[in-house]
Amino acid sequence: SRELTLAAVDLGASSGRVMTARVGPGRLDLAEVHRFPNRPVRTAGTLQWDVLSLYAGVLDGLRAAGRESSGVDAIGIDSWAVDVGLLDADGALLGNPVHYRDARHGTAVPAVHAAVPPAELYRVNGLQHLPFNTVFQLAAMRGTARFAAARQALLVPDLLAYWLTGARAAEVTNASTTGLLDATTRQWAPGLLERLELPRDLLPGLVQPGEEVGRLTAEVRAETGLGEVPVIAVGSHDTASAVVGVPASSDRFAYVSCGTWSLVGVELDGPVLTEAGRAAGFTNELGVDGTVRYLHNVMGLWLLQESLRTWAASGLPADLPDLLAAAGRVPAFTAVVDVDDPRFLPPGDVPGRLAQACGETGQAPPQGQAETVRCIVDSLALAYRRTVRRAQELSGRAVDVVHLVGGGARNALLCQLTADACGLPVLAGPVEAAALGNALVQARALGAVTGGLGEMRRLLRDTQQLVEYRPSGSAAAWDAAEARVAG
Ligand code: ADP
Ligand code: LRH
Repeated sequence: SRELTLAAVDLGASSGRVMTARVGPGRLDLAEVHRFPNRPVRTAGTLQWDVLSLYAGVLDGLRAAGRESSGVDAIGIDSWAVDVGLLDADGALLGNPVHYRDARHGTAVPAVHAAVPPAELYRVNGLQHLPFNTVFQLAAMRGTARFAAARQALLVPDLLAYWLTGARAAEVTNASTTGLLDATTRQWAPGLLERLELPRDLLPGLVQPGEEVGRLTAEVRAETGLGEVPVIAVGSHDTASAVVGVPASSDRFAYVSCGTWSLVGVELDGPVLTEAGRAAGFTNELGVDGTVRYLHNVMGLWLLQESLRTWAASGLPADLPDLLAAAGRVPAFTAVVDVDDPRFLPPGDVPGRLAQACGETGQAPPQGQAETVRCIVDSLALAYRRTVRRAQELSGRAVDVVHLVGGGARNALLCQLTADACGLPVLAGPVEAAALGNALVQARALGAVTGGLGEMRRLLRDTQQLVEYRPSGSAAAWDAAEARVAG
């Protein structure tokens, strides 16, 4: 097999990046070519993604990738899940994709649950109930002029791939986050579409990671200076790519895919569609190579991001490394909250909401920025502890290590507290697990790596730098903290 240069486009809720990976036998080098902020915009009360600006960032990145590597062999795209662009009969985009943090999606929950009761919905789609799952978004849009004009809904990575190639498809890992895919058959669920009165052809045909979606159009070739490069379907859900990028050495691992969200769970061979799993908020999202990502969405570093934004807006210091250093000097467990409380979902004054949640559970609210950051980091570690335990109980999969990947792997305080809370070693890194997982699936499709997830992960272990955190401290302190969260 030969060495290839692959462009991995990875769009997170906080930033987009285009990376290049050189991949061949025993080799996996990742370089960041272009990074751009992802700033949602509110107009007339609706929070939206600025998808044209993101696409422009992708084109800039691809142009730079081609220049720096004298061409690329393939392109893969992954992004956050659930959100869609609607296309009209001419294939034109009908407005910007609405942001999953827009409050309107949740208004359709009662109507969807009236048509398909929640327990039944879960038995088919296996998804954690989140008010912004695509199924609720589409139901909330029904009755609008935009929805009446819509002929097809494309998830964000599929929309970008459509603009790059002219080909429309729904990549299956991300399709599994819509709520309209059957978690057992891994096909669209025609019965759900019918009962929810959604047009059958609203969703395009499915493609699997590793399949070619199409080749760059003449327009894109002219804009980027690239040739007829194929766009390969990868785990286009960023979390699916991040889980490919977990450098595990056996199947006895849990992961925390730690960015804007923290996705905490295990990798399984098939779905677990139990009522207990539904009650605990566990999801069965589909992974690469027929796997299931059995996980729970923990509110994640969003709490830090949004606190920093609130502080910066009022002229307070907002340098994350400085604040984390200060938080490391604050005593543990001054206050802890349930980070999954829905009050933290919408943009706004997160420090104020944390103080309110502490008050409601009989705790003194954090005083100042360092205590607030400490409260967030302690509370996240506590949520990881709870979730890693539940994932094992509910799935029967025992774990002896926690892999923490994504931007959060840079947060040493969080990594150490996660090891302490879980009572397990934490292996932190890679930070860019999603881009690596994206590139590896492309590399395999083109023959530069062979084998399954195990072989790809061996290459990750051999080439990427990881940091190990050993558990310390007492489990009793975490048990007591857990009791305080419950109030
Ligand atoms: P997403 O893909 O959702 O946009 P990332 O995986 O890029 O998220 O992670 C972004 C997060 O990484 C930030 O919110 C921040 O909490 C964390 N992070 C980034 N750099 C650092 C750093 N130097 N120290 C600690 N945490 C960091
Ligand atoms: C993480 C993520 C997560 C989804 C959320 C909408 O970026 O894709 O897996 O639940 O965004």
